[in-house]
Amino acid sequence: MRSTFAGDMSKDILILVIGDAGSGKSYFLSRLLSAIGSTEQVHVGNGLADDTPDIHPIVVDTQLEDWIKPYLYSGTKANPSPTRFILVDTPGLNVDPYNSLSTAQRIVAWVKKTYHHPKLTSFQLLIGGVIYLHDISLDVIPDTIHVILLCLRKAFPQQIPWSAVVLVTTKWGRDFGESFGAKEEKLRKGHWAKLLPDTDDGAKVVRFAAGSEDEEKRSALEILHPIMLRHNQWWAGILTRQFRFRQRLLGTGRMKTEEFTRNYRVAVDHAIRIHSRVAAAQVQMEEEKLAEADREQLVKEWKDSLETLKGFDDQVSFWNILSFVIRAVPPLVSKLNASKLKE
Ligand SMILES: Nc1nc2c(ncn2[C@@H]2O[C@H](COP(=O)(O)OP(=O)(O)O)[C@@H](O)[C@H]2O)c(=O)[nH]1
Ligand SMILES: [Mg+2]
Repeated sequence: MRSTFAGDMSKDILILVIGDAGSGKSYFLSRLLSAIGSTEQVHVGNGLADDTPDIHPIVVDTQLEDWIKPYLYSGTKANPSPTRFILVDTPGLNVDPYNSLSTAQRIVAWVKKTYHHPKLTSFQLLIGGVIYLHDISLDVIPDTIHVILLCLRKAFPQQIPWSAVVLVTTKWGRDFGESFGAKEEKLRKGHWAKLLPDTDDGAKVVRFAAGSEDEEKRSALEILHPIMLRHNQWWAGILTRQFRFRQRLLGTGRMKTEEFTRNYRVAVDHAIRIHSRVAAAQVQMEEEKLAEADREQLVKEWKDSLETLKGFDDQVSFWNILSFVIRAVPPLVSKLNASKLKE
């Protein structure tokens, strides 16, 4: 079954997979797709030429829940407006030897054309992350990645913090005592140093393990990890903002009836409490300290609480909110007038 790229694109999150021709982008993607249980096919080249001349978006079926299980926000479907992950296979960065930015510019143009940038809302996380692949068996190290990433960051401000960048070394299976480890260290200290600030907020360097198919699949998922964590954090932020908005609204007075307002408030407070438990559980999961049964229980409570909240949200119309705001204004005005009179 081939998923189509059409459909609701407003919630899409792109994961850009970039690298020189033959660095193993398509190979990595094919392993990643089978790791998440997708039946999508990617054409892997023979390494002699650039076998992905076009930008190739692959929609990840959100029905495949298992792969996002370790990420409580994405995996619980707690996310009230479901996101779609799109893995983007791209042409080699080195296809035009005279212009190291030509592929990056093509990617930028493609994203802007496809997603009508800059109509994006500030809520939208358009680019979930960038995965850069580098063939560690090569002797010549391209020094263009820094400018390429700067070009992408400039085109999509705030969408690509360094922490959303994963620098991956590939083809470790070819290490026959040549010590690729030393090469990797040289990269960290050299060309990649600028991308790796001392803090946790820098880009991550991860090896794409070579081995059995299962090992490679596991490794592919690990490479995605920093990007998924970022997605989780982003969702946590959005939910917090949404909860606060409701709290503010309900805290200032009555919405519909007294009883409705009271119950609505209880639902919001409950969701906020569970939300903070989810955040704590995410940390525990990172440290592998959360039992499966506890996870499932929490996910259930989390889903229930959001469902309840949605029930209240659905009963509130735009006019309710508007009339609420209008009612809130006159007392404010008289308060202002009163303080003016005092002066
Ligand atoms: N040993 C090894 N070979 C790889 C790896 N990744 C890709 N290849 C091979 O390298 C060649 C080019 O890979 P491909 O994924 O088409 O590169 P792309 O141009 O970046 O998409 C293919 O023959 C792959 O089988 C890897 O991690 N290890
Ligand atoms: Mg390819």
